[in-house]
Amino acid sequence: MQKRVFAAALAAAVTLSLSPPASAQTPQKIIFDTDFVVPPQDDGTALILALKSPELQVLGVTTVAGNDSMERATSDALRVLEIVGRTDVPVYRGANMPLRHEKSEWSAPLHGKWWSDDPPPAPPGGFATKQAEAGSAMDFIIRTINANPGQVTIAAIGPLTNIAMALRYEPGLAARIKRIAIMGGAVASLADGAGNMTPNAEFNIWVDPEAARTVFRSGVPISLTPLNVTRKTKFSKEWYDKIVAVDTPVTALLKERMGPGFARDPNRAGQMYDQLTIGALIDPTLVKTVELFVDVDDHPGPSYGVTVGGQKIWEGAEGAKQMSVQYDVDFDRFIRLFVDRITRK
Ligand SMILES: [Ca+2]
Repeated sequence: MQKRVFAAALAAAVTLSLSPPASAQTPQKIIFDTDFVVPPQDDGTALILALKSPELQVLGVTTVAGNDSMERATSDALRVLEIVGRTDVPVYRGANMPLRHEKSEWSAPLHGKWWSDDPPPAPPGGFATKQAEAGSAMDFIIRTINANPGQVTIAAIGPLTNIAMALRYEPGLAARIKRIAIMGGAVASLADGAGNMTPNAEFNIWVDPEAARTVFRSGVPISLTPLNVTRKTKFSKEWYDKIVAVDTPVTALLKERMGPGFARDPNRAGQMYDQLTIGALIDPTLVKTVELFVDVDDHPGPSYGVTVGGQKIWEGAEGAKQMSVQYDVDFDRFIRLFVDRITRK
């Protein structure tokens, strides 16, 4: 009897060890929410990374104003999906402006044409034949989450306007979202925590602080990729050379868009922002995280759009939620994964 139980247990163990890991069996369903611009802008290569990774299933792309206008995000995303050969992925137009933030004399000359209503420029190869779907990004997010309760992660790598609007619109939506992976913020209580838009504010959060505060306080589990960790990444010519050594439609696009820059200055290097958020979804062991309460200052003034993180709740941050904040990355492993996936046929 005992022997038979042992044999059965052994058989079960063998079966288990022969099974592929869960991630290989069932890809994570994600909605890709983005202030997209064609590569080398980070959302561009982040989308390609997601599409080329079997661990992820991109259910749809939702666009938002941020790095440029929402219309440019939409037009560029449609074109990149054609280049990658993934016209099956639907694209939905999202918010054209942040919830409250308006263009100012200060913001206009700085990075990010989130306020622009200019017609989008033609992407490489011309405008896509593929069209955006009817209906809004918010409707798509709500519909998709409701149809797959507890199963869908939102990769939110632009301002959080669409997500905040969906949360505000649909009762109970927060409880049905599996996780939101956010590129945004800078946490001054951790190393390398300065902002990149104002002294302490990071761009994505600064563009729509009211939306960010809503999302951060929603109670949805959040993984945050702040500037603290992206500052430990460096995309240099060494990695560019490895990518363009392979010939695919994607690498041809990257060569066209990044080649001239590296030819002018072979020592140039850029941070990887949104790509790291996607990388950490593919393989969470690439990053080190700490659980912090993180809140957003949405009061007009010198701290507008600043994210503040602490081990415990502090006065004024009552209602802030704890989230998983990335503060370090195994860059060598991450960049090898990135190059491997980007160069896949
Ligand atoms: Ca982005």
